[in-house]
Amino acid sequence: MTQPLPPAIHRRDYRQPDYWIRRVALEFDLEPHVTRVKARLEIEPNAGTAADAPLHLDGENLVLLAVHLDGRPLADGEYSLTDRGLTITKPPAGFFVLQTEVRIDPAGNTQLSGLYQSSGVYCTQCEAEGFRRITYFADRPDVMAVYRVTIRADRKACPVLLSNGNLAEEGALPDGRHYAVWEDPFPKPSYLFALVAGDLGCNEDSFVTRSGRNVRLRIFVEHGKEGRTTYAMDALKRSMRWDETRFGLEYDLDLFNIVAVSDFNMGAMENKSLNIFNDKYILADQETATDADFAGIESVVAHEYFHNWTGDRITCRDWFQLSLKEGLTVFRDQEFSADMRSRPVTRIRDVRALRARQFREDAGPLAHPVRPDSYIAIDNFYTATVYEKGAEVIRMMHTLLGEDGFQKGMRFYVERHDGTAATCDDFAAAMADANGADLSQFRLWYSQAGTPELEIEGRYDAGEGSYHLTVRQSCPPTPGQPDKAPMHIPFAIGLLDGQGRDIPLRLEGEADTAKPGRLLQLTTPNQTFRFVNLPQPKALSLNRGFSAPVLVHVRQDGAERAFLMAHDSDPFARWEAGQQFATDLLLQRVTEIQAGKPADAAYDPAFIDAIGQILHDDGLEPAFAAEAVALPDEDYIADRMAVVDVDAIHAARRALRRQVAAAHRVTFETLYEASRESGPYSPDAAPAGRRALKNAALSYLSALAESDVALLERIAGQYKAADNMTDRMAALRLLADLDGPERQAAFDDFEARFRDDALVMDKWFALQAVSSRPDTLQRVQALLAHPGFSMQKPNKVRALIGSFTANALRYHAADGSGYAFHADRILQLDPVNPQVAARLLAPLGRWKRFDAGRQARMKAELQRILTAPKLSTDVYEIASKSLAD
Ligand code: B3K
Ligand code: ZN
Repeated sequence: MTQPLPPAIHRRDYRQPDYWIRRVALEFDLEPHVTRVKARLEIEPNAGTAADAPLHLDGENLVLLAVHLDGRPLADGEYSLTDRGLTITKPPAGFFVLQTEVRIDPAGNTQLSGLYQSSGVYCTQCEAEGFRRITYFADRPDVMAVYRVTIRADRKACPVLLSNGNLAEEGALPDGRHYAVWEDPFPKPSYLFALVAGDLGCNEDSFVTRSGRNVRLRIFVEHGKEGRTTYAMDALKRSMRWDETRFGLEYDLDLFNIVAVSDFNMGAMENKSLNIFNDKYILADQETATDADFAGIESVVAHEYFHNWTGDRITCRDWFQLSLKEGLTVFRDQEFSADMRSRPVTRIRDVRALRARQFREDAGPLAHPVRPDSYIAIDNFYTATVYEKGAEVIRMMHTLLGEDGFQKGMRFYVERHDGTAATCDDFAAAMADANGADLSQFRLWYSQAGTPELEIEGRYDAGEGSYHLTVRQSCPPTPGQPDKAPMHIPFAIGLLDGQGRDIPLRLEGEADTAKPGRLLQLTTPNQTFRFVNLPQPKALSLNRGFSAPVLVHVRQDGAERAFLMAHDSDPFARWEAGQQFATDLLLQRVTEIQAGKPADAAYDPAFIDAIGQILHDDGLEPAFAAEAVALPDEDYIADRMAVVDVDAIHAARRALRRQVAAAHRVTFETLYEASRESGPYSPDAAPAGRRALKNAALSYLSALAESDVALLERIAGQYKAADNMTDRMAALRLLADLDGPERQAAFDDFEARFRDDALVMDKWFALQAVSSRPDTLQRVQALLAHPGFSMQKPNKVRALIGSFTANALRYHAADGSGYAFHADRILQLDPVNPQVAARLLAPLGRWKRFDAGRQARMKAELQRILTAPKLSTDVYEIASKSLAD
């Protein structure tokens, strides 16, 4: 290793700051390359701080122009300056005022952290540690202050000047400049500070809260795009109403602003009353956005809005507590989507995403607890574990306490912690205290990493008329945690009779009457539950509703899985039965392919019939049927294998798709024709569900298109005739994998139509990168030179490079070309934008799951990255942890 190890920060080392900053006045004189920032900080020592304790303020990439204490310039010996910050050697004993002036370069800020410019618009991103790139400050979330912000800028370049809170004053200045003063009455940590200045259009609306407050709502976007904010505005108003009715939480200011920018490291940011968004999560209309984009906008707009209470009013004490706000807010946005749309389909999609991102993370070298114990770069911890597993932890509390108990706990949490910086333990304690519940063992979900695994065995005793369900729980070792304690797992199950009805269940020794479906409390490594007085069940339904984020191992034959697919009263378990049935078949076929057998031997007809039953079940909502007939994706199968074989997985899955398609061709064709819409487009869940089923049918038909030109033409026809982006993209996605002039013609047409729309072009880049065609890497390489591509734009990088690394078949090419390409891009991106570079790196860390040849190549690329000069801390942390054995 050529570099010194950057220091890790440990949760156990937390202590309160020596000094509090209570009030902040900021003055910005905005110029693209020379922006001046004056800060006036009102500071007082913390109780117990030693009289001569130095005051350290964080600062990065700042040029200090002046520093005054209580109005007097500081002499050289009174402070020290490093590239990490400013230290006042001996501050006064009591209250004092520190004033600094610094110079920064927003136009030269390619990291998109701190104050930067996106297409000429000044904007900020301060979470987690970006505020220190704006001014010297105690840049930690437990230091909460009241802000007054003055912005001065050229009136023509920046007619719009925004910050948090209320507009207190505005006016003209000499030389064509103007100013605005914003005051935020709510104390907040520095990571929630925001500023926007630029020439923007706006969609304005209003919302009356339940107590009668009239809130002015504005969404600012590039001029000309205001019409594409209608859906986001509607989602915002629905979020505000929902938070009142479901959580009793009301908005607390007279205005709420959203600004959409095209260059953004993440999805969006919940700055108090001034949310800043990646425009991907704001802009949508029928021609440019898919149904999935609309759903994403609804969910992210809601998520950022919900942070107003769970994040802003109650924030995190330190960054180890990130899941306090993120897990809880993801749970809230998931519940919002479930209430707005189909609850079962929302749950299925959330679980699919959890397994694809979080289970994978939990099984690899970057596994960490929901509340991590240490980090090197905090920006690396905005992970699926902190967010999505964090949301599952909250959901399990909800399952254990019920909606009423959970809401009681929420009210208590808000009452106890409003206006403060809290911890995950505080949240669990509020839930427990409000309900008189014992969550002590449950809290292990915060501290233990890894996905728990359950081994299940069920046995019916005909003589006794009893059913014995044995559950063994374990949790695999993860980095730094070789041994795990048993967890408290809420596990919902049911037993079905021969007619597919739920059998009422009563546990031995229980006084209650029998109930269909039970929530079992798993608390020890090995438990047997004995249900009495019941007839012989036909099928066992497990982890209903995905009541716990665990891996379930159970021996069930195809007949039992098919029965559950047809009858389970729990829609999630019904979907899951199909997924597990297909997974068993695909894994079996992979083994056969490896033994030299053909990929296309006939699959179990019971599975193919079960898919047919779903297609013919008119009682199912179309969106659910679309999920239920979709085969598990290649990555899901890969994650179930000790040594991944991407080629065999691809061949096995392709063969199964073909057989399902061939068996049900007429049904798919009828369904396809029947679900074509004639009326006007609507992004609502019901029509979107019908489109999903129609496009699932088209996707199966495409499996037969290589030998049937009529099908190829049908797909190309849908592309051409589409009046909405969902149908256009669905067809283009299928064409991307197919040969023939139709493919190129469609991609050329798409480019010609949308060349000037950066956001839409992301789709064009991404689809080429996920193609299963053998020349995909060459194509991706060529696209790096496309005028629409830029390494400075995170959305482009994710669309082209991120999508390619998710293309298992081509990324894992045996010659290592995919890995080398990936590592080259990381090294190219790191000096430009280390946060995005580090986030892009994770796929190389999966080397342990591959054969020796691929392992060696992946590790060699990680080594190459690690030995590069001037590597960022962000990339260093991910690369070094990825290599650890
Ligand atoms: N809190 C932000 C994420 C900030 C990312 C910092 N690297 C978005 C969200 O979760 O709502
Ligand atoms: Zn969030």
